[in-house]
Amino acid sequence: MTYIAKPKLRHPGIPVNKLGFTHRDYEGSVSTLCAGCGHDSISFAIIQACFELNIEPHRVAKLSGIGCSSKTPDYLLGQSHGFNSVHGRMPSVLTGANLANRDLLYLGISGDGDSASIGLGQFVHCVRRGVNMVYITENNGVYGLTKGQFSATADRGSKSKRGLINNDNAIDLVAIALQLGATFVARSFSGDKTQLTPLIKAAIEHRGAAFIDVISPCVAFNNHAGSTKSFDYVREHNEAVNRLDMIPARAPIAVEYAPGSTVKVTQHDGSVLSLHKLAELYNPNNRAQALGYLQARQARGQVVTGLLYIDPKAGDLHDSLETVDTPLNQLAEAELVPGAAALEKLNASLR
Ligand SMILES: Cc1ncc(C[n+]2csc(CCOP(=O)(O)OP(=O)(O)O)c2C)c(N)n1
Ligand code: SF4
Ligand SMILES: [Mg+2]
Repeated sequence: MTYIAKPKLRHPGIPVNKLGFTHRDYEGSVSTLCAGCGHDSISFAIIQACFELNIEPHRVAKLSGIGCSSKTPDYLLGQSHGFNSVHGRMPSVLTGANLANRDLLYLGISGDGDSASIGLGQFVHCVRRGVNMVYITENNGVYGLTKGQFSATADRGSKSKRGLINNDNAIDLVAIALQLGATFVARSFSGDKTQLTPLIKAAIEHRGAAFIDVISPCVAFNNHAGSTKSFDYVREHNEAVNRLDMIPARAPIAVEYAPGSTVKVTQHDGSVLSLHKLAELYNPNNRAQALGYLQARQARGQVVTGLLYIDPKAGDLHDSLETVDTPLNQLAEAELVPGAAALEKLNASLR
């Protein structure tokens, strides 16, 4: 973490959003990551998405584990709540925080080591429970912070900077998220902010478990020929299935799209996702097809990006647990300890 604050100088003509906040109000401390690290581009896309959606920074809780990727919450949303947990343990902390206060926007930021290696057990349960969150993995195929060992998302046959070949099969977090019932699943590339920013905005507006795996090259340890997580490899093998525009519920829908090439998806809050179909046969509402498409393209060495699956009517963990609408951390003593008569009534209902 860095404690180098950014200077407070502000150009009088700097754009402000509807809340009167500038871009700077969504930034954090100065990044200490390597120059050119893909993770910094993802931070920028998150900042941009929150600025454009007019999100009040204090309504956001950003959580992470350990790793270069998990350091990034310090570089964005400096006025939001934050929790930097133990390596791989962010999902359970996020789940607990979400259950205690459903009113915040939960942003889980993790790495491929943090989520697919030590934290895999945590990741899968958080996703299968449908926790309402935006879960982003900054996927570089290595443990960047500990100097470039292969992570569990490194493709079989990919080569390390020192020439070692990875002989283990890769874990694909997108495939796992699809299988486990995540209701918004996307993959993107840190070098493509035009694709990534609207995806993050759409994930923020989605209610349910939203997962975005962002291929984010590690320029220090995994950006050479032979790596399948390098800038060059992803640019050459990227197959985008769609391009997304996110129109918030509050905004007038004034954009027009060529018929036949666009799918419109209305989310529970009335926001509209407009998907420009690039792969004509691709249907983002069919989980099984999404998984099949992903795996078929993977077998051909392609990296499929875009919004792969969405269930716009999804619910979340609070729905399945039937919790009260009031955040649990705001319930008063009288509601938490309703007395002997209420207990007797409850016991009677269970007999
Ligand atoms: C319990 C525990 N085990 C191991 C470590 C050492 N460690 C720190 S970061 C890390 C891997 C980080 O990789 P990733 O999540 O992919 O993040 P990146 O640095 O690549 O962004 C490891 C193994 C640790 N900090 N804590
Ligand atoms: S070591 Fe890799 S992941 Fe870590 S900051 Fe540097 S480029 Fe980014
Ligand atoms: Mg990593």
